Amino acid sequence: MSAPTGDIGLIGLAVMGQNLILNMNDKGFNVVCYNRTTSKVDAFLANEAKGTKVQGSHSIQELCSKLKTPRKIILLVKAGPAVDDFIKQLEPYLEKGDIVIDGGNSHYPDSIRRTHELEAKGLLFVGSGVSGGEEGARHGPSLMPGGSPAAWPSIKEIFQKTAAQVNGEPCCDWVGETGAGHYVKMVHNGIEYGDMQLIAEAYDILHRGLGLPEDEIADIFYKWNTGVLDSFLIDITANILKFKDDDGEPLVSKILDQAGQKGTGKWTAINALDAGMPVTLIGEAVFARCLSAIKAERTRASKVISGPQKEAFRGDKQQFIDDLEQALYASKIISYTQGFMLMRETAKELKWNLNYAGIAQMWRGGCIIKSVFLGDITAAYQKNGQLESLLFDDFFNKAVHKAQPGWRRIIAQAVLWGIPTPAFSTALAFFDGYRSEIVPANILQAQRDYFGAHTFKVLPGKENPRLKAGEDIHVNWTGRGGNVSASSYSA
Ligand code: NBP
Repeated sequence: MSAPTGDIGLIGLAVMGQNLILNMNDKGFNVVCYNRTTSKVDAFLANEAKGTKVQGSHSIQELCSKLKTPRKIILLVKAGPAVDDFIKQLEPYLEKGDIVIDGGNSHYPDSIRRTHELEAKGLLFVGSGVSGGEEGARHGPSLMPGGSPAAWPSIKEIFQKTAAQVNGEPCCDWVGETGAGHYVKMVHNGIEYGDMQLIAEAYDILHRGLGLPEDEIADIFYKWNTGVLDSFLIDITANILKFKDDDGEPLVSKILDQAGQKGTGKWTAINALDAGMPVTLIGEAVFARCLSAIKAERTRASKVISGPQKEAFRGDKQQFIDDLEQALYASKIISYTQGFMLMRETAKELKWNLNYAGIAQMWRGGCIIKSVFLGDITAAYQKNGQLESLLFDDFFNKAVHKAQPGWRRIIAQAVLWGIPTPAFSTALAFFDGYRSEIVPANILQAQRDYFGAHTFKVLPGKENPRLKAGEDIHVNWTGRGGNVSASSYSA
């Protein structure tokens, strides 16, 4: 039998797998493919992969026998049990040091588990976020690999050459240990929800507020796309707004206003709640989709609940549009600030060494949230890898201060119009809370102690013999309760 020539194997010949194989082939790698329904292997070789170096296989054993060691096998199959099934099927044909890579949208706790399970058997595991859809997979995705660190030197060249490139830099680097790759991909998707919601709110303000038609809004977005908001999502939204149905009407005006979701935004919001981190913008973006989904109930409500009388806009229209650009920019800065806060907290808890500049660079190109803005975030973390908050970076600190007046004017006007801006507003509320040394949690603590004897601590500088520094204090607020503090019944 001739020596194996395959550089990498790939299982799963659906849209992502096929395109990633052709991309890796273009970059000079010899790929061996396999699929559960093996007729798809033959169809792929006879059509899309015709004339390439791609090799097929009709069994897991054949796939493994065609790969050079250490074997590297990417799974691009439906996330969930299918990944575990394939790992189980692969194990008998793998040797110490071989690498199983899951490129699907797996939830990061599964990747943590799989890393430990495979490492216990002498194998290596990589859970890699892959973003950019079909187009990205074919021409250069954003790749976010994490898992067994020992796997990285063996897959680095293939991954970095296959990924998107921005200014000569690959949008792929090692993310961190165990489930870090899929974790970062999950946060990426949450941020994507936030970016999309912010753009939808800007559209609503321009359309229902200023009364502008789709064509004009598209032109505003195209202009924004040459400035600080330059990004894939602004660009495609402008294209969407220009797109006409056969009768000449903008197609977007005929699309049912009920958003779907696959769950990765929800995972991020749940993770933020579990971690106790105020990632409010992604949360609002998920809830905005939930509100959109109850269309029938909203329709009934629209008949019986009225808002303010709509008044025509009398201000300076161009100034308003410039303010809106700044409001969108500032809200986006808050969203990414929150996303990076969440990653920092999780990294601390799970003892991951996350490379924040690398993460921003991985998102800089190839994926749905790619933008010029991510280049500025990369620079901020390159200057200071341990930056506590993006808002402490000089560039973003100045940017958010510059945007602040317009940001407030936009939200105030939207409130007067009765146009909901959950993402814009929560960003500003977070900003105002974050920059407040004193927040009204003193009232909450007093209420908790009043009704549940949950105790409170004294504010530094206000100590006295009854209120001692550092102590858990309970006060008998009514003169009726006892002096015993509570350790259960939490609120
Ligand atoms: P799908 O998610 O549609 O999965 C299709 C592949 O999974 C086929 O190879 C299919 O084999 C295999 N499969 C299924 Br379905 N159930 C299986 C089972 N029980 N056992 C073994 N194999 C099974 O493909 P995709 O859209 O290319 O996505 C692949 C992965 O990449 C997914 O995890 C997805 O979430 C992720 N992803 C997708 C995108 C995107 O834009 N589509 C972007 C980023 C990441 P068969 O041919 O025999 O049915």
